[in-house]
Amino acid sequence: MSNKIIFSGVQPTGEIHIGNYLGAISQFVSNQDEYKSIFSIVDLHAITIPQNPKELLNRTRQVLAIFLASGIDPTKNIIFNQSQVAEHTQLAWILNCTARVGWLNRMTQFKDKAGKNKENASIGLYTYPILMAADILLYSASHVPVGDDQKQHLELARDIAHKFNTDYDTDIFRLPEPLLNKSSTRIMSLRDGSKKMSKSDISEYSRILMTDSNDEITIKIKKAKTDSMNMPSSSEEAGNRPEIENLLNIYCACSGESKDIIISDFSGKEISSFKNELTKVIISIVEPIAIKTKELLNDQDYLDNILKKGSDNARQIAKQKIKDLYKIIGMSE
Ligand code: AQP
Repeated sequence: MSNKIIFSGVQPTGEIHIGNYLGAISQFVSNQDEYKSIFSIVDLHAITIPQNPKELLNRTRQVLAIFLASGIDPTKNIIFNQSQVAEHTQLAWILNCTARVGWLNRMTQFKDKAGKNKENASIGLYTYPILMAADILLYSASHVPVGDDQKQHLELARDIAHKFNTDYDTDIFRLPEPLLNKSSTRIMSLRDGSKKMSKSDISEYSRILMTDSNDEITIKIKKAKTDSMNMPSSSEEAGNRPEIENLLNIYCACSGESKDIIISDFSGKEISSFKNELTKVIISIVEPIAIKTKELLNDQDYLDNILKKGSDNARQIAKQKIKDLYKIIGMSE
């Protein structure tokens, strides 16, 4: 295996949206020539909040279909569903014994996701970062693509790896580095410019799905919340108008053009004329992926075979790591 290894996970918690695509999947595609990549559809992470058992596996297949339709090559990379490689949970337990309670208590994502109802959140949601550390350390990943929200979890994975290596006087765990998204695109909800676009947002109009039809995209962009002024004439002005700023970011990420150029092209124009152009650039990205995804979803055997092969390959690497660890910990010779 090449020395530059990426591990990335996507949860099958809902339908993949353009935020997931621009912030993560498009980067996975562009990284696949430089790095050996391991992509996991992390269904064990998904159940930290309740999931519908009748939908979970189909959602996993749908994430896979979108990966493939976006250009991830299953012959170059390992793609698998996390629950099929039991070593993830095995390592997570070992790492539970290395991580400190104080470290987990500092994780801000748990506080955000558990909200006011902390006492009622699952223990899995609390220990989620430990399972994430196991995902990464199991494959000796050198790099992990992270957005702002995951930086703290990656730091924790490094702390756990370092403590384990020190405690057992070993170098078994490689310390992973963050791979920062080049455009650091964080796409916000179409209904609220201060909230990130999310699979689990109750409003369908908050997100563009990668399987939306052209008509659905047109309606969602038409309905996207904005203020009543015309388009901004400077980046400072755009920065003070979060919903417009978000639509500009989506335009830039989809078209590949710089924000300054887009701002000057639309300066002072009506928002509706910008929204018409934005709809076209979004469709240019989503339509081919949506068509391909639908085709792939018709061939369930093909998708299941990719997951099976991916799990077999991942398990081979993972098994060896657990075998080595058991010797270090004193559980086998
Ligand atoms: N709005 C976003 N903008 C840019 N990147 C995003 N990602 C998620 N939302 C945005 C990136 O997508 C990858 C997969 O995310 P995940 O499935 O692990 O879960 P998440 O980050 O919690 O994504 P969601 O869509 O918000 O799902 P739910 O609603 O289930 O929590 C990650 O690389 C993430 O950074």
